Amino acid sequence: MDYAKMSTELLARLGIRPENSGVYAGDWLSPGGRPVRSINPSTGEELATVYGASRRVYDTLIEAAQAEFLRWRRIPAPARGELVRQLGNALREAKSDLGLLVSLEVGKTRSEGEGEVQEMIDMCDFAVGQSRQLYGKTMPSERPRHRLFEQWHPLGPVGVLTAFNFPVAVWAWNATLAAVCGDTVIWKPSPHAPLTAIAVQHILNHVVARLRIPNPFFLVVGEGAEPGQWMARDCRLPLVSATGSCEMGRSVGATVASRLGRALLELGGNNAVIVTPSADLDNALRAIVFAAVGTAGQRCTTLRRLIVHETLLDDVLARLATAYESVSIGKPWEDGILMGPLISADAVSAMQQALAEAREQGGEVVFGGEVLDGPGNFVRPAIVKSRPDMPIVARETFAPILYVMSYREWDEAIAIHNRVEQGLSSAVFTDRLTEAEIFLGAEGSDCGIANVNIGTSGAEIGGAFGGEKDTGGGREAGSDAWKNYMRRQTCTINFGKDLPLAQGVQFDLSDSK
Ligand code: UN1
Repeated sequence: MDYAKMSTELLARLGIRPENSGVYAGDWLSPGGRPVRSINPSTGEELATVYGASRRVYDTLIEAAQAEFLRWRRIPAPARGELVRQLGNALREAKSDLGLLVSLEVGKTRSEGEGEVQEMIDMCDFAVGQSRQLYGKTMPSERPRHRLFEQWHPLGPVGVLTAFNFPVAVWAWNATLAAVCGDTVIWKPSPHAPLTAIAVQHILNHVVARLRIPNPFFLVVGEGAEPGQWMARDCRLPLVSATGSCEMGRSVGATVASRLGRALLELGGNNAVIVTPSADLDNALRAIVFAAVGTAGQRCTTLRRLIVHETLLDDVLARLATAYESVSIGKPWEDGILMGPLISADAVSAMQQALAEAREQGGEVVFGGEVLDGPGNFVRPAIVKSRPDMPIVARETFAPILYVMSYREWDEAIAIHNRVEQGLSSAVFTDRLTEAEIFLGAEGSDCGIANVNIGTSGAEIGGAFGGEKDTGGGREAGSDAWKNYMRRQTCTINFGKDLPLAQGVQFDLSDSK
């Protein structure tokens, strides 16, 4: 089927028109703001236009989210989970269409687009279970006939800012948990990916209408930084969760902190793999190529630095070049394609700029890096033989550039690994127990994610996702990340006849002289 027909029919099935309101607050509002054009990065063609919110409409939306919060928090958590369960079912039905839209709008392969929808479905399943497990602890009180315990309450309307590279999955990490926790959620998607957000909002609206319950999900599209900045400054939002660059996170984090709000930050990575002499090289190479080239190097978990034992360096470089040669680049929704385009012409320029700097700093581009003929923002992934002290190696460029460097001693490998400012994901390939354990130990990887014999990207949702240092410190998705979306309350009940004080303090009015 030709592209034009395929995309027109897809958009119609998902409820997207040529011109769309990007503001949903119980109804699609007349947005009043600037247009955001959704461009297919593989063709340069416009898919549709979405109108963002003016400040006045934004305020209306936040007021609606506050009012809806008062209703939503009264619904029992397992009943809130029922909405998320049905959302998971609706996403199962929409998986193919929504995955294809992800592919058209941000350039992921079909498989990765569908994988992203699967990640949403997994989050729904996880959050449904969580809705019956918002556990608080009970502690033994030191005082007789006292009960000491903690409980968790809904927080309020929560802002969620997402990036283009996981346009729907990262929303689901936050929104499914926030919803079962009793919060309302205001989603501000990337201006590169407003259509996937609108498609998800339509799916949500259908599920909510069927259940006849309040709708905790709100949407605000906007061009540029503005709606995100409004949210960061907005005291009506007790929590703002933001995914994107370290630069964006510094700004959002500082703004939210200045009003003593909470920020949940998932920012840049500069992820490394160490390949040791005992590694299974076949597995290591497969993992490296997926982690470095998958999603065209545009995951925050993308492998950017490869630290190889010096005895293996030449062999690894040669085998990587052969593997890179066989990576099919093209329209990512077509069969057999492994790598799509970069998101924008700016991203292509940033990649070229980084490669020029790498060369100036003594790096050798041993494979790829070329810009491919348009239309579309296609490049060939690059392998750069590098030294760890090259300044460019410390920078995250959101493109498929793999800096490869060597080490001699194990301690040196760890030092190279930890010398960058970002701290998201990391891995070692080794068959030696001591190396694996040291890597995962307190003196090993300083990242939020540390793997043995698998790559840096493609984490499951069951674990908490996020990183340390300039990655921002937030944790989303699995484990106990739900606690971010609630407020903790510590409670003491005295069911005795006396009033003993803690720490043995005496304060007896009858002793007062
Ligand atoms: C991101 O790039 O922002 O671990 C998220 C992974 C995916 C999530 C990446 N599950 O690569």
